[in-house]
Amino acid sequence: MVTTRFAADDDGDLDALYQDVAEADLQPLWLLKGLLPEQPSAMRPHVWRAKTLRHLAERAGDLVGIDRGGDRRVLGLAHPDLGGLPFATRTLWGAVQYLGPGELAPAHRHSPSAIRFVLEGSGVFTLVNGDPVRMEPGDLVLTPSYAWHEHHNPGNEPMIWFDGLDLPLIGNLDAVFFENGPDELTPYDEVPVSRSEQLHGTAGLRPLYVDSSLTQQPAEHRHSPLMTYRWVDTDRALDTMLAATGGRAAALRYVDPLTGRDMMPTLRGEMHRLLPGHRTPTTRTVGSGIWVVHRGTGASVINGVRYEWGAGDILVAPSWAAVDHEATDRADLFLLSDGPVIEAVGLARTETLAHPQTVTDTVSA
Ligand code: 1HN
Repeated sequence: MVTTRFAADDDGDLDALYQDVAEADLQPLWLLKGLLPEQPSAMRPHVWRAKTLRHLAERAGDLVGIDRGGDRRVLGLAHPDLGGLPFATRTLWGAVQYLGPGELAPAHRHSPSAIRFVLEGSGVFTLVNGDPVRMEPGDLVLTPSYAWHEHHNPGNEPMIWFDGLDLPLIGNLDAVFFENGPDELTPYDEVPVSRSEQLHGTAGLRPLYVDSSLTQQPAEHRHSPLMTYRWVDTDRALDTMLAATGGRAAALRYVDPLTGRDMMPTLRGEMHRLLPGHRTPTTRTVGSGIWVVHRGTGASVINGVRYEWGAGDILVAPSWAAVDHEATDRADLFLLSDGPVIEAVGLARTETLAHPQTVTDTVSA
């Protein structure tokens, strides 16, 4: 048994102690609240609407050019529970980017990893380490850590895509590095299929004897060598799965074709398809996620709040939040999460709730 002695509240010695402790850049643990919550609960869910995102992105397109320095015309999702920081969650950056006809965003690279998920438009090319990747709605494009990337829109319609990065996580690790590329454009061919797809785009077939300078795979194998996952393939695979299982919902994870692991070390991507009227079981997962509605209408219940949604809406599901989805029309939901990080540090935990959530509030579309 440990014996302790307490000073009275009005003890002048105690006040002096706290003052001296603070002046010495120390904080007494016994006065700190919220350091160890019983479970993750520091953020609420949040939704950004497609209409607002598109309207503001278009206005930025009219008024703001793309110059060296800013480099990108991007509106970052700033979760209202993060005190003004431009982050969707404590680990994930989410944003919409607008690239008008004829515009280009110059080459740069950085230690944070990124994905693009195309929302609207057609015929943009993102060059990943010089490999031109054509972008169409529903396509997922990777720009892994330290990969050079630049965006070109040679067509005559604007494109809007969702940008997801691990920037807040890498920032908190104090591991952000950034480098500008040359001011001159990288010449490229408007090829329909990138070199990364030519080499790695057929499931189950692994190329042999390929010169390492031709692949997107560094010696230290940390991310997928495939720089894009095509909507035509994702769409077909989901339909085929639904037909094969006779189920009302199907989901796919975007993985490294060489290892079956997540596409990048910090970011997980998935596509979930729900048939009309289907409501998923309610689950909680450690780690935060951003849901981007690709197509369809429906609603998600997150911690008891029902968020109705349609194409282009973006929702944040905080860590350990209870989440279920229900489709009105057939719906396709893209998920970006920090799952691989949670798993790498041994904190993965998922729970399926026995009963549907009681809805306490509805946020209409
Ligand atoms: C970035 O490099 C891009 O290359 C988009 O398109 C959004 C947000 C934060 C930091 C870097 C891009 C970004 C970003």
